[in-house]
Amino acid sequence: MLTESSATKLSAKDASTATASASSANVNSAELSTDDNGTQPESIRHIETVNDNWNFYKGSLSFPFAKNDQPKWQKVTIPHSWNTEDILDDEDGYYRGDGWYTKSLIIPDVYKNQQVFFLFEGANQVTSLYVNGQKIGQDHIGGYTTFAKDITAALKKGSNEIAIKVNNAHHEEIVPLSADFSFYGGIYRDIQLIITKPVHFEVANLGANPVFIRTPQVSAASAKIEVQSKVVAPKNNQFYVLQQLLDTDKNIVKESRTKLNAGTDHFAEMAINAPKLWSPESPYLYTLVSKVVDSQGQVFDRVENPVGFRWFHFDPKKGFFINGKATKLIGTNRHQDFLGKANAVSDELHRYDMKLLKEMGINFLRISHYPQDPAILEMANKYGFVSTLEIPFVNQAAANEAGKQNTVKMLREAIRYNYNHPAIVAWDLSNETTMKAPEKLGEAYTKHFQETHALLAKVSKEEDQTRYSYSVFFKNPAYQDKLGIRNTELVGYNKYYGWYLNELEDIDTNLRTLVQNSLALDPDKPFILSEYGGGADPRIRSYQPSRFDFSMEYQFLLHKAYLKAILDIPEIVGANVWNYADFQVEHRKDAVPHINNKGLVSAKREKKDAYYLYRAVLNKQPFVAITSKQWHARSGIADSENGSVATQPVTVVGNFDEVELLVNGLSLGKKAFDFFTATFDVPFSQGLNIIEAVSSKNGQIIKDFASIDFSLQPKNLRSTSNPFTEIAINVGSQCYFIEEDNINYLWMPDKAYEKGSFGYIGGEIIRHPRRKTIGSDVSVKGTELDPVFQTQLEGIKQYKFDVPKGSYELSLLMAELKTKDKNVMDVLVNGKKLWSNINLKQEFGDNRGVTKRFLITVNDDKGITVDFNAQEGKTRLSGIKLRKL
Ligand code: GCB
Ligand code: CA
Repeated sequence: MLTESSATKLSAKDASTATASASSANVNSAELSTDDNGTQPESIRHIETVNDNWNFYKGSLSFPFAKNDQPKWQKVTIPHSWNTEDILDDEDGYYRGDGWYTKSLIIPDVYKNQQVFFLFEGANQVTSLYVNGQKIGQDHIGGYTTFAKDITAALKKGSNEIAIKVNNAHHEEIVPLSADFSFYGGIYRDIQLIITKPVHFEVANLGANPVFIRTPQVSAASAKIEVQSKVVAPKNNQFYVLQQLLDTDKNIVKESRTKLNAGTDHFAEMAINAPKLWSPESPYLYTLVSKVVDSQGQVFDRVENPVGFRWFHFDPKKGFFINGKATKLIGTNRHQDFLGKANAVSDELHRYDMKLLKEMGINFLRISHYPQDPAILEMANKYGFVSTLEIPFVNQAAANEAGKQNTVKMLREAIRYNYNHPAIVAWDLSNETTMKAPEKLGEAYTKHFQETHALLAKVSKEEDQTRYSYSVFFKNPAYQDKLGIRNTELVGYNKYYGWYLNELEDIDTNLRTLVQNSLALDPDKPFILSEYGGGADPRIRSYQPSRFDFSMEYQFLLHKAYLKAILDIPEIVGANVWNYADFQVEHRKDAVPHINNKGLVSAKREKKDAYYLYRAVLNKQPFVAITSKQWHARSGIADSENGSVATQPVTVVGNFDEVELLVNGLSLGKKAFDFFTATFDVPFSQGLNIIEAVSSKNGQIIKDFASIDFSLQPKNLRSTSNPFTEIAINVGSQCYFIEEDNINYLWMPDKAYEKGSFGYIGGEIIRHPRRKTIGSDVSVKGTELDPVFQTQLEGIKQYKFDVPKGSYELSLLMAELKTKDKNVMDVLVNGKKLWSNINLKQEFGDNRGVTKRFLITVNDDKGITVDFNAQEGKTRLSGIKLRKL
């Protein structure tokens, strides 16, 4: 709720800088006067959320509801989405259709002849509002922009019946038609009830914002502020608009009061000397309080907006400048969902995300791929994140003229609603719109597509000339050039070198070539690396990281390579990691099905190793971190027969010069940081290993700890000093896999058989047909151990364990993933058939994980040999586990 402080006083200084027409006496008396109800006005405009106790029904209903229709209503709280579960289950698709929300609402009596509005911060994607059976205006189209509806005329005394239909079905005329995120349905952001007097700043206009603040001239010496406001006023009275600029301590720095001419926009201008500037380092915010007052100074309406004085420009060669200072822009992209909650997350979560980003040290945020919650913008202003804000024109253009107009309207709404955020420097009009290649969709589409791009670029300038227009591509610059869609002032490129294509080693060269190609076409268009990144599943770890293995270690190396290159190439004026957090994509089939795990934090916001790297590089506060400290339960094979340690690397990041590492109190020496990282070989012993990283500079000492429970596997499985108990192997993979439901149970990377130990004989690692990376991109049914099943040895001959006599439990994990031929095999243990005629596809189905457990005994010194014999096609194995009983 916005509150009006009655204690606000104009100091002598304030009064002297106030515009001539403003009278300080009037202001104060208005604020201390009583309102229509005779009570002290706390807030002039009444705003409250209407989130609680809604009845919800997933499905279609006719309206008015039929008397004998008895749908099963469920009680829900907004933010709400009906797709929290079905985007994560094994079944393809998720519910996309109607959802209904109803509630009875008594509107508080605040003013005489009050005007009442519903403001929807966001509902996906078509919203129809009914009050007491009456439809309010037209449906709102678009799932990410804010809109308000005037419900005054439909209200009655006492209880009012509110019904809202939201529909998230695929709609050819509404973007996004397709994208790499989920189109969760529901009222997933707050609903606000806004009550004003008959005279008020507009509420239910396009973009739901009545005040537009511009700062046409800013320097260290002075700044001008220009305010355009839209007021609804009855004709008979004379009103004034009072604009007051407040500093952070809420002192009035400047004010202006001018007459309101009903029916036209109201303009005000003010100038101040020595403005405190807004910048990433020091995001100083003023507040503009806009009031409608009468000649006596009585306040009728009041709204607040942030004001940041800054001047900025992008130079294609030299980069971004804010307030004259060259500033390399580095940050992330962000989606708005959370694991298991779809997009229905609280303001607290939005702010928490921004806090983690602030800690990480970013100064740049790409609000992708759609406008986001007001809480995000509030914090972008407060934290000094230079931001770009995008509309959901992704992958492909909406069909036909109506679709084009819908897209344009989204842009207007997005710009108007977010107009006053000093954080925003550019409007991002599109993302990868050639994903559905226009040349394949025909000439008519191509023309429509080009026109859509051109129109958006034009409209962005109609709406706002104070910011850059921006669009984001993914194919080579020449391709967009040929299509004629490089028509914005800034261009962004999404490039996944070292992930979808090419190797880590070539990132720097590839980026330089890309930037050159873009600048060769348009030397005046600054280049932003709008996306780059790679996936990491916090359950996957590797000491031999490779592209597309989803290990935390590979993601770390990838970001290290990018960061170096980005910092080194001046023409990359800004860069945004894809993505701040893992996000849910129903159709994605990565290591965690339905999750795009390119986040620096997980979908539950656990920090990944790469997060700490950014923290060390970007945030200048002293910092040291053991990057893998979240990996508490580890395992490894002893360095030598009867040896008591296994040596494994541990990486530390920090922004001092050097770091010392200690294990259980014993120093491993000091190492100098090389590009903020240092890697130590750590001898882990059975049990608890306390790792301590100590870094110091100029007498300041900083530390980080990791507590690691280590299970030492014997090098010789017949070892008596460290007898074999149990081992699980992620066959066909170089990665460890941490099983979560089994609380930190660890699967070890696979290896070829060595005498005395374990390992495979024969077979080939399955690889992605196009990328040639390890494993298959299949969402494996019936299991959560996808990464174990996704990696396999095909054509495997044997698996051997040189274990001593005894009884054992042997588990075999298998799956046929996208196989074409018929495959039938037998499994034998020590020559005896254990499982015959296995046709996985026929018996269990395609892409399904199968785990079978067998009890076996070993009566001699030959250990265990598992034979895989193909009867038809090929043998295969995904995982193997052996436990001594
Ligand atoms: C992109 C898209 C983004 C995807 C990302 C990815 O280029 O803009 O929406 O999620 O790639 O992870 O593939
Ligand atoms: Ca495997």
